[in-house]
Amino acid sequence: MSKTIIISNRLPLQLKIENHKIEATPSVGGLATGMKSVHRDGNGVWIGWTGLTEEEIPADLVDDVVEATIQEQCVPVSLNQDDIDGFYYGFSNRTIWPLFHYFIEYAEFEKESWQSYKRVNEKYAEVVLDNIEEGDTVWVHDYQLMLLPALIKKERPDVQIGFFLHIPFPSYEVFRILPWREEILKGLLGSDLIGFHTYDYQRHFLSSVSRILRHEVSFNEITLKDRMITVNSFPMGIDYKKFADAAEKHDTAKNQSELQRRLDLHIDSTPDAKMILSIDRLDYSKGIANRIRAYEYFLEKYPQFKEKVRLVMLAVPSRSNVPQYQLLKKEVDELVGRINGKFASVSWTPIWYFYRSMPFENLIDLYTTCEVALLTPIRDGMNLVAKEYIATRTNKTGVLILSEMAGAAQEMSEAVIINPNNFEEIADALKLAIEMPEDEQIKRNKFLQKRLKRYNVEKWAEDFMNALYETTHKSDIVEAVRMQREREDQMLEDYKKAKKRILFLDYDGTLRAFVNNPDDASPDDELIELVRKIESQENTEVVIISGRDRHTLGEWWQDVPITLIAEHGVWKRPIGGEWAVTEALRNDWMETVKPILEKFVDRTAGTFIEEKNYSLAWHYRNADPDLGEKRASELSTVLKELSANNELGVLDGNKVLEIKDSTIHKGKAATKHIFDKNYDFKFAIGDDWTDEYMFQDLPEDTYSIKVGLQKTAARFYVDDTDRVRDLLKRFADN
Ligand code: ADQ
Repeated sequence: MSKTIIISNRLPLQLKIENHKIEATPSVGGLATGMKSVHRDGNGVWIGWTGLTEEEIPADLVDDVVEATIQEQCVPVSLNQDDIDGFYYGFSNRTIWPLFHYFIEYAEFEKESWQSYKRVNEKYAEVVLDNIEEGDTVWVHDYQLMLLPALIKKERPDVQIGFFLHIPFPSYEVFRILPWREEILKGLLGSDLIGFHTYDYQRHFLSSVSRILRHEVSFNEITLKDRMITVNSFPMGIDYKKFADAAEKHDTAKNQSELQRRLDLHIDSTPDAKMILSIDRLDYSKGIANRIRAYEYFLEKYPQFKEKVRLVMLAVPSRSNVPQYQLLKKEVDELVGRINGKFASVSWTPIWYFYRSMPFENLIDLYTTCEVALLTPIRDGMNLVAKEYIATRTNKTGVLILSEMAGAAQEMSEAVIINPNNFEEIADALKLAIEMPEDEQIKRNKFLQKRLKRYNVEKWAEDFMNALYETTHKSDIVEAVRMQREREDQMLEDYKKAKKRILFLDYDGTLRAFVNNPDDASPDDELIELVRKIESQENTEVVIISGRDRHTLGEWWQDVPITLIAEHGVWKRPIGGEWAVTEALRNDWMETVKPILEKFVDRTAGTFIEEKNYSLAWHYRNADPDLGEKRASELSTVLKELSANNELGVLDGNKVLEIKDSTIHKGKAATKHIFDKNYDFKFAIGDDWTDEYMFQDLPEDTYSIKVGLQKTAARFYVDDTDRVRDLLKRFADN
């Protein structure tokens, strides 16, 4: 039975060595819950690190560690202290984490830690490949494993791979700073589906892919030469029921926790004082120091709230080996001390600060007791605390103040949304929250709860998995039209049997790969030799059919006895003959159009005009990809408006707009050429839109082949120009 393999840096379990024995306890975090249906109930396997380094596991307990993890449907990846230092504390948390959270000045670019990151991703890949079977599906999680999808895909192209990033994906301008940006993108592109929390992260990622790797991106799909990758946003939810049920029980519980008793004592002594809660990992991205300063500003701006509010601040220790986290810890300690010293009275301390992890029951105590939650991350992929707070407010009172920089803010617009750098706004938001009438609180939370309840963490995992299965369907469609070996053999059989053969070959992007300067794309010796060899076979005709001008084409193929069709069919050079215009054409429109194109060249750096006898081409391959596409569609509109009677045709080629008489195209030229001659083997190959006319107009039994994976009227496709060469070699060797 096929299974799903989940991979994350850490396994969803805690391993401990007690009295020389291994103890494993499953963790109950959000991700583990979300993945339950995929992992536990769905015959899944989870691969990751146990949390114990190789140095920490005595040699005679190694097998027990494996055994204990397997018991929990997990497989361990064995990492040593060096790996953890370089890969986890190094590249993941000193390079990727700060950079992706826009803390550019914190990001370190150490070659050693990058190498460790690569090595450790390979270690994960080895374990995955050992455990993978035909038909399995793979789901990779988060920023520590961004190279893993490609490492798996390379060995197992048959397996569908999903990747989800739990942190923000930064804007291209920030991402490009990374020296290893290409490797990271290529690693991610091993996936079939890439998921983010929000549309903004998705957008940033796609922009980096198109700018850095120059891949074709359309809407939310990336087209590689042999595959399509879907990119989408899946905002992660929480285990809503778990929090809501716990809160419900908490209200009626007889055995209160020690923490709750202490909280109640304070409430009894100051019944009109409000509690403001904040919970986060102690991380600079969470805006903890700013929050304390904003709270200080609030107490100064609205002194009437002194003795009437308390900030209950819970921070979980995190990554304390990284210097920035140590500095932050010190800064927070000092700030809390200073502000408590400044404002405290005999009966009132403005900030209660806990620096520790708390059991679930105590989290519920805090969530249900505090009337306001103040969450002010500078950047946060999602922020689940915001959602947990709302889920526990079972009587629907309570006010959430949330930073607009958290992914969660996009779904939680009924919260009081603030900019975490704007103290004025935070102070006013606190006042608003404290004074908000109950019916207003209830109204807002009703909406929030409804949404969170529906789009919970299980729904999130289910949506992602469904989208991943859909990509399987897409790749089946792709496989159905790929020119693979069997089809190729069949075509060669037909070629051999045929009495009269013709091959229409497009030039750029088909016989030669694209280069930045079109003049540099002359045919190499091997290509000329192949074409000669095919043409020299009995009853075989080769036609090079291109958008190029006749001079270039004629010069390149000077002594080769083949037919040339230039400028999409305007000119034709028969074997051994001279160039001639195929039909009477007008070119008086050029006078009007050329100045328009020139304006577009002026406004769009990297573009240029190619002038031919009967057509003009505007090339934008070297322009900024986004700007190029935008200007191309603008130009196309301008030209279409100009040509009210459709006398001008605007052909959208591969990064080129070609303007010419609308009656001329490759389809017409090709069909005219074969008219009245009984070819019993017809072959046409090309890569761009101008070749589509040929695919559409030639008879149905033509072997029409598209180069590159794109929507096409051709019957088959091949990946790239290398594969075109392979095909030509097979024809030549016939
Ligand atoms: P985190 O940065 O860890 O996660 P967050 O989403 O807020 O941030 O999750 C924190 C979790 O830890 C919550 O479930 C919370 O209940 C728990 N927690 C917090 N303080 C605790 C304490 N003192 N004791 C015990 N538990 C505590 C990363 C990204 C986020 C993204 C998540 C999920 O940085 O942006 O939302 O992954 O994708």
